[in-house]
Amino acid sequence: MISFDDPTWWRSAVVYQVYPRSFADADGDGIGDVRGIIERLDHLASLHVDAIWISPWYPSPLADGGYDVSDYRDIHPDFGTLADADELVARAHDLGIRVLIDLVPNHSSDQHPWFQQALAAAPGSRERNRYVFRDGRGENGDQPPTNWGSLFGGSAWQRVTEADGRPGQWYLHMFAPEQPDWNWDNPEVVQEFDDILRFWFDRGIDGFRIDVADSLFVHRGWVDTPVDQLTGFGTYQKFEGHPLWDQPELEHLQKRWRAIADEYAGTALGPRIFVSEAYLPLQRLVRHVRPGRLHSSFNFEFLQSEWDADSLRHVIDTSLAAHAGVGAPTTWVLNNHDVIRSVSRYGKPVSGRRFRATAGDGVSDDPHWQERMAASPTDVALGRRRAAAAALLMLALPGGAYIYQGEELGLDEVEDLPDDSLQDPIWVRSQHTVRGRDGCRVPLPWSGTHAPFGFGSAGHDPWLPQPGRWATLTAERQDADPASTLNLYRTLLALRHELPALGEGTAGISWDAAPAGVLSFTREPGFRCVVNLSDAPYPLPGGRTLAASCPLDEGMLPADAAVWLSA
Ligand code: TEU
Repeated sequence: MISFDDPTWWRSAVVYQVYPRSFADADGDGIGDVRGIIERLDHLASLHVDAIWISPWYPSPLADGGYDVSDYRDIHPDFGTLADADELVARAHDLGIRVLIDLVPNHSSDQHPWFQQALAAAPGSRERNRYVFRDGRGENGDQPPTNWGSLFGGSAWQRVTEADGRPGQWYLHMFAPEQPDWNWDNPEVVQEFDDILRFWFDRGIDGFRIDVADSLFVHRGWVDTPVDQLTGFGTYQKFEGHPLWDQPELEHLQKRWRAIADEYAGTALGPRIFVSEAYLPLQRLVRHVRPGRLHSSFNFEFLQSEWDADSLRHVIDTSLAAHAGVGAPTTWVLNNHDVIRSVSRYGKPVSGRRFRATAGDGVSDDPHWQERMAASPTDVALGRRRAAAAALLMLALPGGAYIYQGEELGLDEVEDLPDDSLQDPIWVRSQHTVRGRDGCRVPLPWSGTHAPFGFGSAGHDPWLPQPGRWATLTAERQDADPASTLNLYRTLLALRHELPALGEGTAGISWDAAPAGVLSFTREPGFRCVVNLSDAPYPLPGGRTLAASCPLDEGMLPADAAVWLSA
């Protein structure tokens, strides 16, 4: 349990991501709900998580899994009511668990009342100015205003039909056409989001995860991107000076939001916090967590690194140095609802990007590494072994960490979902060439020996089908098995609370001499983590074993395993 008196709680916190549609289903309709989260708070408490982050739970037509919000101040009826949300927050707080929710400020749903008003209003009107509307290029304005591409494939501009029935202006959507971008140059939009923050802070929400926090503003020169950026999701190059990403205006907005969060310093919950979602190179990422700006930002380079000792060590060293330079803790993450689960990633011959000290920006890979990874075969047993070892590594590093629901059960990516079950807009917008992110969003297996494993009920299948092989991975079954992944996570998180060396700590890490492929470091006082990414068993140094990712054999650490020792 964390102390609610400590305003720096987030610097060491382990936050558990809840994807509400797939977490727990209390009413048995095959769709997760807020009451389901309430009923499973005991699972979260027994894991010793410090906080939960709930992916969007707002009313939404679900063009992008809820990241298309039609009302920022309510709960999706599939999930429950505002009263349920209030109850969840109160009960979580009683258990010492903080609650973060998702802020989606780059775009709304096209069903948001303000966007509907914008469509009905004339070009140049106040209503249109809340979004990014432009006249098209070409003689009849039938060409998009710029060549900008949507992350989900195709153009980032969609043409509308004006009230008189004629083809009219175009609006910007960096994601799906059902997700029109807000105009952050408009003070009315700024004010609206100030109010949304206060609405939830006043209800006892401890902070926000900010969706695509590096987009929001776009460059008003309306210049084309110099390279072909129309290839879509995952291959976008956020080079410095890109007209769509990481604009300088963000700094002012971040300081404004930070000031609002800090206004709550005098309340029982203390000041509120932000974690930023921005896939940016490290040196640019840490600008966003400078003093007075946002608190923390996901470290996606760690998540993206391949299973390779040199690559991971490079990411760890550069991450710690870059964050130390701005006084912010690093925020480690291995999984979320957008990426292939670590169990499957690490079981692939292409397990990520290769980070190296030598390359200019520390990365040497081709822009299509994600596609290559998705296409490479998976050895799930190997991946599960490595993912457990990676958890020991992540949770031993200085700073905070995020774990994604199902990570604590060692779930693998469901790579063989039937085509007709796929919901991710990427699948349709890529003309059925990119399967998208549904494979990590399959509802959790809670109990029983066959699907739906306590999620849904007779006649109400889970909204994505679960694989039968998950029968061995249910929370119920793992609870009873001392050697399960679930009990390993419980041990690791409990140790983080017990051992002063862990979490942010007061000292960094110091690397021990070790052969190629072995990562070994100590943290004061008295802690050592050893991860064996080589092919050969590694003779362990002395010290009491605090936790291990697999059974240890006579003082030897097998390949693809990790151990925590008292040093
Ligand atoms: O994702 C934004 C985003 O840009 C990342 O998903 C990233 O491009 C990709 O994972 C790189 O591999 C956020 C949400 O997390 C996602 O679920 C939404 O679809 C998206 O924003 C739009 O709101």
